[in-house]
Amino acid sequence: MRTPIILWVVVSIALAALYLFLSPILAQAGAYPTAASDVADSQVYIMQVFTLLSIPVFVGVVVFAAYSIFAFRSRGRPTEIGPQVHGNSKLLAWWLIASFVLVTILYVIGFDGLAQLEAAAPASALHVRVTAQQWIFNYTYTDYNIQSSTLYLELNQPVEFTVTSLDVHHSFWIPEMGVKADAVPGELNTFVATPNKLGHYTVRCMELCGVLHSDMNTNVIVLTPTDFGTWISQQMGAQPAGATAAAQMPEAALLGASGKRS
Ligand SMILES: [Cu+2]
Repeated sequence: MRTPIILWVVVSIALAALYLFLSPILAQAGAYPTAASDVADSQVYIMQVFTLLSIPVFVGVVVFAAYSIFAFRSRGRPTEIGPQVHGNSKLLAWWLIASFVLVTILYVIGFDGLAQLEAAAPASALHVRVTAQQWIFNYTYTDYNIQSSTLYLELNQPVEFTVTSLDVHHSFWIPEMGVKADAVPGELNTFVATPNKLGHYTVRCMELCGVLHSDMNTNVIVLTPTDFGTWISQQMGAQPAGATAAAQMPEAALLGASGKRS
């Protein structure tokens, strides 16, 4: 029994070391999807921890199976049925304890990431109301009373998104920022994220919402604080107060009769 255990430990450590060594190199080479917000960063971290912890589990299964096939193989044609084995309480207990510990660690890490997404917005947060309808997204900057069909965000500025829909169910998704929220008529879904990489990204609708669902994409542009300030002042000059319907729609009207907030 000693051989497979030594093999298991050695191969696990070697693979984990290889993963830790290769992961930053692959990330540099652009092998992983872009992570452009604090939420996306924490998802990458969670994926890395999950991958690391799954290495000994995977190696354990493969090594013990391969070792058994090799070490206990029958040479020539078997003449009788092998001995019947009925469980091993000690092994079972260790298996349960190890699984429990692993799952508890993963639960704590995953829950921490979720808590970050659902945390209350800091007082300095930019407020963006996302209003989905067939087949566009509109963005209302409620702090400035501005509306835009392109989502402009400021680098390293926390944003509280409030997502709703005017007609059918849609879903507001920015893959690169690791955020997604259902857009449901009569409900306001909120979450907080901080964009932390300059660039152009895409918002996609993630809920089948009609014939033009696949075209329901808009741009996300993350600007430096100076550029964002310039954009805001340009928009405030260009849009007289009360220019567009959805920007002016009071929250109560968006919530409809049910008035649910989730
Ligand atoms: Cu859609």
